Amino acid sequence: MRPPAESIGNLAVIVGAIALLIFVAVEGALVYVVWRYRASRTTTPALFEGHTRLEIAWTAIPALTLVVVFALMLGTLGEIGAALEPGMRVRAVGHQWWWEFTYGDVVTANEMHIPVGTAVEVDLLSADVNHSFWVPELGGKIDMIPGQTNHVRLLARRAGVYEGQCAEFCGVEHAWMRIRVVAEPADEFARWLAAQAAPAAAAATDGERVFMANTCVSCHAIRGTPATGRAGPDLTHVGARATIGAGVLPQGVADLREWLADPQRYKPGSLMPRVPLSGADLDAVAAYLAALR
Ligand code: HEC
Ligand SMILES: [Cu+2]
Repeated sequence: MRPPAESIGNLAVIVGAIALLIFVAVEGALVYVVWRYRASRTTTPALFEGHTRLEIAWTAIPALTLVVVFALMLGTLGEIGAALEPGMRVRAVGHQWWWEFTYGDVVTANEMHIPVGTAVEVDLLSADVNHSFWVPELGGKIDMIPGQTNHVRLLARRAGVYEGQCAEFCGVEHAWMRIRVVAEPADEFARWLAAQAAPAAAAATDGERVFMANTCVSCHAIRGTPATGRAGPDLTHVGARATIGAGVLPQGVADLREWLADPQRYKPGSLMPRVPLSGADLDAVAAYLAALR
């Protein structure tokens, strides 16, 4: 199984080489003619009107070149579409400006995990405007369009973290709509999925109380608690993600507190409003969320 991104990369190299060849030939001819006839004093160039063979040649050569490129592209499309038998399915929904990932009943956000060596079929949807799902090292770039389900297949050959990005301008915070794909060995992936599937550990702390008493609950879900909002990312295991706000801040109590104190400072225009909380409440909620691992 060849990763789709590799096939696309190879095609880009071949098409690039063809383009380079044409560039060198045309520019070479131009430079040669300028140099060769540099001493010529003629002001009217020779005319080739009605020169049938010449006209056929300069129509046929570009047309044939495009046919070749088209055929190569069809081959690549077939390769990335059919050759990969998906072993797993994930649903990805683009939101302004974050990602929702669903594995069966498990909902998470912004950070997607996949097993190494397994082709993953991702069903792509949008909750609002057009987005585009693109993790260059793992697969093609496919639009997420409201009311339509598109698909992309990802394959990671090596374990590691692969960065992606929304590739369709979708509003003010488009640039802070990062995707983090963690590719890991199958057993680690299974452990991650099992951990994500578990409801949040019962906390009964001040932080949980503050969360439940504020508007947070109307936008965020924390499985195992009364919070079931869907307007923002699922926070059941938010502390296990490496970043906050689709990449805008690193994970951790201090950064969570920063984010909660004023999301608009880090993502101006973000759909999470600033919820006025006292300093003590901010400390408590940040500690509570960081512990949701
Ligand atoms: C009006 C809906 C709304 C309210 C109210 C709200 N949030 Fe959010 N929240 C969001 C949205 C939307 C995002 C995604 C922002 C982004 O990344 O652009 C978000 C992001 C977050 C994140 C980052 C999650 C991640 O994985 O990156 C945390 C943590 C968070 N909210 C906690 C809270 C807490 C705690 C409260 C209450 C004090 C709260 N939110 C109130 C909508 C809301
Ligand atoms: Cu987007």
